[in-house]
Amino acid sequence: MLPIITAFENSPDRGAGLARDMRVRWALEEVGRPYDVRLVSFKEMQEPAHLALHPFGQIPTYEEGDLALFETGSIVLHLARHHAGLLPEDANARARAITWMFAALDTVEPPILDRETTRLFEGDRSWGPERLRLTEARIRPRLSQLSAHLGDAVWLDGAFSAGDLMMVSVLLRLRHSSPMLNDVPNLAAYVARGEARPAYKRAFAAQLAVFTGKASRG
Ligand SMILES: N[C@@H](CCC(=O)N[C@@H](CS)C(=O)NCC(=O)O)C(=O)O
Repeated sequence: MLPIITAFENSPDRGAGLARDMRVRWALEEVGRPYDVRLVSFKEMQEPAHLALHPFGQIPTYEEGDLALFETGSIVLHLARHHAGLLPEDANARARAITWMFAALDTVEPPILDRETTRLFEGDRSWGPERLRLTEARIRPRLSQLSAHLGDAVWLDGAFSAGDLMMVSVLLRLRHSSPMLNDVPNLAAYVARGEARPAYKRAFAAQLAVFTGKASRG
């Protein structure tokens, strides 16, 4: 039986790759694991059946036999631990790749999400523009620190890993609505390398197909 993920029936970005099922789809594609998708409406996400899978009523979720997971970090780590392709064999390199996953989710993503919240929901408040500037002032040092670490390397720590998958996913959210990423050429190129991976392209096409009518409701 294939694992099942949940995704938005009606995503605000209409398949532009920002909804977080994209990370899970990408990981599944990287490890060559076919999957099914169950599309859920915003109403269904708050109903008991979905809340039993995801206590916060969000997507994505991941079901595999009698295991049900939520949180993209946990789902991607689960896939990476059980399939070849997303974590190095060497124990120390593996621990470092996992560290980059946490860095993406815990250090780089929060200020980017903060900016998104301000931009989308608080922009019309009197303090909206000032707050937007403050959030950007918190993102900029993270980008330059990450850029300094990456330097001329292709990926963050040796071969492509789940850490890169997460970091590219997080940076894509910023690029979608801000030119800030393009001010940091090695990071812009890093993100472009992620998007150029065949597994990323397959995942993106599958997510977009939900909105172009080419995917079934699941
Ligand atoms: N930390 C969670 C965040 C999940 C999340 O924010 N999902 C969004 C979609 S990208 C969602 O379901 N939003 C609708 C809502 O919160 O009601 C993860 O990484 O899985």
